[in-house]
Amino acid sequence: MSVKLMTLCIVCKDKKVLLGMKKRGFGVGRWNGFGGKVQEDETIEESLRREMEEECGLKLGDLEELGVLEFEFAKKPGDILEVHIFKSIDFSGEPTESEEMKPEWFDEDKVPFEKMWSDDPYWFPLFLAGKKFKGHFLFDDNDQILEKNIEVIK
Ligand code: 8OG
Repeated sequence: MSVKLMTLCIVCKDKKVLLGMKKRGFGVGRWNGFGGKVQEDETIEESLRREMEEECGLKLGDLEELGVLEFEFAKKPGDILEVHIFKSIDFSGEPTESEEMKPEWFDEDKVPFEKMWSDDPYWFPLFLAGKKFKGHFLFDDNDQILEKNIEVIK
């Protein structure tokens, strides 16, 4: 069994969320928040701040962690991606396209779930409602959900 720590940040402003179209690598062709793998020499928050600047040029201020989700793929049982999900309302700079992501603001009620990871419709509404949550998703080889478990925590 192995656990890879990852980050994901959704920036929120004026009832809109900032998403990026992933231009390469894991999750290419999908809209998502910003983030990536936590390196050995950094904390989860340091990693997120670095990824945010690299991927869309924003500097993050205060952060609120709302969720932790585990993702597992049937072809590699026991290999867990542990994604820490943050909300940011305190940031500076203008979202700028990078080699990895093309940023765009979406109205909170027009989040493009049809072009996002298939788990997102299950937790994004909790996120938008400011709830804290944790969960586990198991995916098949086509990134479709085989098992899911999500709960709101106090
Ligand atoms: O470094 P890299 O771009 O590979 O990081 C992957 C990003 O995708 C990271 O921010 C975590 C995020 N991510 C997953 N799985 C899922 C998922 O199922 N849904 C969403 N919304 N994001 C995910 O790794």
